[in-house]
Amino acid sequence: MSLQFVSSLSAVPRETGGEFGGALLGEPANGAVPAWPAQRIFAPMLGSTTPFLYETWLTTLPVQAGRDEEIDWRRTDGVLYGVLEMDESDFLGAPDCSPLQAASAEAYRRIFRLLDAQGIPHLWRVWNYLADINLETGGLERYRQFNIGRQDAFLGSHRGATGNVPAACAIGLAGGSLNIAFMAGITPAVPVENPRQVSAYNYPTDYGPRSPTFSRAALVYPAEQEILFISGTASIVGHQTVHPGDVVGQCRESMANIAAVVDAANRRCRSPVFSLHALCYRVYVRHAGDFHKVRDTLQSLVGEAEVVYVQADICRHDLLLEIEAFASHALES
Ligand code: 3EB
Repeated sequence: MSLQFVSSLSAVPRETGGEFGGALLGEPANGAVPAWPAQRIFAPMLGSTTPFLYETWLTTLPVQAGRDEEIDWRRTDGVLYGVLEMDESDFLGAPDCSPLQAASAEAYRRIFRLLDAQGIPHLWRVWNYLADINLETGGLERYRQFNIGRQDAFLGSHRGATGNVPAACAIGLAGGSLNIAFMAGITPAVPVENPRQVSAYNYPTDYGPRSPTFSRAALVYPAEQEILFISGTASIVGHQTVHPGDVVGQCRESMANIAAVVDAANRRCRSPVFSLHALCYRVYVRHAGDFHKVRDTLQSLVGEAEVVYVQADICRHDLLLEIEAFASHALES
């Protein structure tokens, strides 16, 4: 059975039909901007033979396109993909909060308004990128400012901020706007947590005044298909960073976390079980010089699985890498 949604990697933008949305990864140079909604992730690729990589979601279903709430989107009957960039300087006058917090809250409010207007209410997966993620301004780290704005928007839009929340990543880039892409559906996601980790939405206030709003993974259901989205996963056990300063140890611990999340997802999934060797991975490495160690460690754990490596910052200063993944299976109709 052919899948209705598949992801494809290419060195040039695909425009052969069926493009739904995706990402452009690479240095902020001359990468062609595709016609479809593309999240521009300006982060150096590591170990890549091309300076850019286009990750494109393709669909066999009819697609509608639009731009509302300053969000570029495409949708089928049941699934919507959107991208928005927010300029923090538009929020300099926000009362009692940082421009980033205000921009983050506004970004999520726009996403929720679009999803309500389109009748596709369930946020499945969100990709968040922001500049200087570990920088402290006004006494609070920027990632923590982002978390306040994001949680405010979930609560203000009458969506809970615990339990039924999307899979996500939140990654630091060298510059650029607050940049958010998302996939949403007409059916709810099945959230999956990790028994080795405190749920991020229950983190204690040591990690910021408001907890991050994401689940460790989500099982989602386009028609006749099951996709497992595994959120950004790091070397955290309970709620604490483990193996500070040890990138190989962090890589192994992150994969132990992903293995635990895959086990938890496999207890709920409707298709044949997911396997670590058959996931597609994206790895964010804080220090480019750690790339070879990370690649060798990961290869020993997942073999020939497809892995894309980029240099980027992680949301805690003591984390040296973060790994996200997904896989897609056909369902028996
Ligand atoms: C962690 O487990 C690592 O704020 O959306 C991973 C995935 C992390 C998503 C987010 C943060 C986020 O807390 C950081």
